[in-house]
Amino acid sequence: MLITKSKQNFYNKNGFVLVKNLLNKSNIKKLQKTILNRSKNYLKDKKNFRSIYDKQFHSELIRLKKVEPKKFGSLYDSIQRSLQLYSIICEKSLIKNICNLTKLKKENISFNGENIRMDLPNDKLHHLEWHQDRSYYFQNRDGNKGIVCWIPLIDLDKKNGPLQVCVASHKDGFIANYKKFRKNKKSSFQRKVKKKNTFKVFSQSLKEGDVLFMNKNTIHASGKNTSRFIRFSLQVRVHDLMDPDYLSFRYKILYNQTDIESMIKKGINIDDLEKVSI
Ligand SMILES: O=C(O)CCC(=O)C(=O)O
Ligand SMILES: [Fe+2]
Repeated sequence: MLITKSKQNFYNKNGFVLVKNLLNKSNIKKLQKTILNRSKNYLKDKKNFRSIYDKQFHSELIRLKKVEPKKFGSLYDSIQRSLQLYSIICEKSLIKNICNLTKLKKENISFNGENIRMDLPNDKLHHLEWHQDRSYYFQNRDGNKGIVCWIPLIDLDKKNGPLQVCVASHKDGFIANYKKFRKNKKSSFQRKVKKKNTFKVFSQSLKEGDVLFMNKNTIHASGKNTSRFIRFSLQVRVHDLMDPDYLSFRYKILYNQTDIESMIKKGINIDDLEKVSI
């Protein structure tokens, strides 16, 4: 499905665009299933939840986070590399829209920052303050190159705290003097920018299959999840691989420490394990 000219114009003018019903719903359902299946490994009561919308599924995960936060962290890490996540990112309709909006050819695209967020009700620690994704991603110096995709993995209404986007804030370009801070010693650094009072804020209910596209210079922040449900969402950042100043990178694998400790407890020999692999 090609993006319409009016959506392209809207994106250029406002630094974001919401494309409704773009992704294959059954593909989203499969990722929901991955999350449900993996979660069962962490929940004492091995129930068959009806779906990701099962209230009890949410309340049990919220309880896990509260009572055994390290186990919740292990669950969080474990779903990040699921194949199903990548099959959503590689959907033809998504790539076509990305190509249209960025003017990049599929073969010239790079991506990273693929991540499933699980935002708990009223969580302040992981709430991201106003920022530009350009300040976290250095693959392209120019934040107008590439794009950010924000994908709800369940239907979200205002109470679930969908993303807040400052309309047309990309026009001011990259704000290099952001404030680097962290909420506590264990959390990762945030890169906060000042939000002008004149910016209108877009924050709308989203449904499974919708995709919110954003310029890397667009200022945005987490919404406040005041519901009793976990807000599941997926993000991915797309870069221009043909940029002469593209900053190449490679990953180091950091194995989950809780998983390691749990295997040691079980008596599994993990002497062969390299704690950090290159
Ligand atoms: O989903 C959110 O709450 C914020 C995500 C975000 O802006 C990011 O990961 O850069
Ligand atoms: Fe962001």
